[in-house]
Amino acid sequence: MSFQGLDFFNIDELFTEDELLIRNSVREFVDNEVMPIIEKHYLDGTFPYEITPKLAELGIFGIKTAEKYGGAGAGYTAYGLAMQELERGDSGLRSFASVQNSLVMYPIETYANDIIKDKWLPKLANGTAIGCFGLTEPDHGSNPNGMITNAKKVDGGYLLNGAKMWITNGTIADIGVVWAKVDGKVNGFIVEKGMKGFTAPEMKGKHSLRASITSELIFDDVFIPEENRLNIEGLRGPLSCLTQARFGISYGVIGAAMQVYESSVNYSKSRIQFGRPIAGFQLVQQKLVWMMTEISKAQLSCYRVGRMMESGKFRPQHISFVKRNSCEMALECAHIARDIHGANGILSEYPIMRHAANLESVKTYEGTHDIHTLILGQDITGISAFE
Ligand code: TGC
Ligand code: FAD
Repeated sequence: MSFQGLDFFNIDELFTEDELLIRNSVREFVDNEVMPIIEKHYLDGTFPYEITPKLAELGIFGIKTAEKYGGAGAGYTAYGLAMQELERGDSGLRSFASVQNSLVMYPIETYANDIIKDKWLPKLANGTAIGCFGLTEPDHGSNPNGMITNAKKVDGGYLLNGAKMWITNGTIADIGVVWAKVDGKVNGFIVEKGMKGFTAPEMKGKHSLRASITSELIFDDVFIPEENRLNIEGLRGPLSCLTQARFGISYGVIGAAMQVYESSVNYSKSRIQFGRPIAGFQLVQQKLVWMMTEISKAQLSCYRVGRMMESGKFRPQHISFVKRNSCEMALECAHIARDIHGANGILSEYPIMRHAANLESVKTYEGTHDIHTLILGQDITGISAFE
């Protein structure tokens, strides 16, 4: 049976026809093309490359990018809804799309010169080039400002040295948007596959996001031409990209939550114990109501933030609110769904453990739950917990 959706407050009424068209075409694609293959990829620890041309055809890459570069020029809400449907399939797919859209195409479109824009944006939009985003280092995760990767000015460009870790798509990427310090200040560079001294080994042994490639990036005196430097200085460069991606995640995880919720409703209505469906037990109903309530609240808050972003009237703290709230909500939905499915909840026949394991990463990346708590704590009190 194809996905029915959860729309307690008739939020569909608030979306434009174009937004619903994008949402529904990605929804159908996920039902038909992703659901049949994703569990095997997850168990095998492989990324489903075979669907990337179809994702490009659907317009998933460059949803917000200008049409002259091959993008769709759509708004934030359309982007969020597409991420919701992809993550209903698997967080690995949404990760792939988040990185390509928000962490690679966004900084290139916003901060790169015309040579780099013309060279890379059309290829990234049609899926013939894949990008990655290198901010995190082995010893600097929540505190990227402490990074030790550095670039030294030389004739015609820069020499890049250092290492990044936990980089989505790193091994398969044609380019990386890599952040490094120049004279103590964070700068962004476009690093291209094949540049001498650049390697990107895959990280193995993950119990989460198994249908996604995660890599190290290693730079050993990599020469980066001047034209590959982004026109932005300071931590606000990478943080502005994260604002875009965190919004997509906030919508994305709602998709995962909707999927485990729907499975829980169906399962509880068909599973008979003590002579009746378990859906008839008050404790099970309470769990379903919790999920439905929290998903609906997350839908409303993401809808509002999307519209605020479209009108330019948002603050990064609004994004921290939805990233923090949606991720915790979705992870808790997955835990509850696992419980409702009993022993069956651990089988790959149901989309429960995969989402639960994926959401553990999603709660951590792009700013951990606690980092977003502290950003909001500072907003309330005016006192920074980081200084
Ligand atoms: P702080 O002093 O607060 O800020 C430094 C400068 O940045 C500005 N700023 C922002 N600018 C744009 N957007 C935002 N969201 C911004 N937040 C802050 C700020 O105004 C300031 O500007 P200026 O001009 O005055 O210099 O910086 P801090 O060093 O105290 O750090 C704050 C903190 C801890 C919140 C920040 O470092 C942080 O967010 N840490 C979390 C790190 C993180 O999110 N890493 C993500 C790595 S990428 C990833 O996980 C991809 S997963 C992809 C996938 O597979 O989907
Ligand atoms: P740490 O920063 O070491 O945090 C450990 C714990 O300490 C957390 O609970 C944290 O909340 C807490 N903590 C830290 N500082 C404070 C504080 N001041 N107050 C209170 N508590 C604190 N990064 C990229 O750059 N690009 C990518 O593409 C990318 N993809 C990823 C894919 C996956 C699958 C994963 C798991 C991670 C990815 N990351 C990526 C890295 C991710 O952004 C970091 O893991 C994240 O920012 C947290 O950093 P850390 O793991 O070093 O944890």
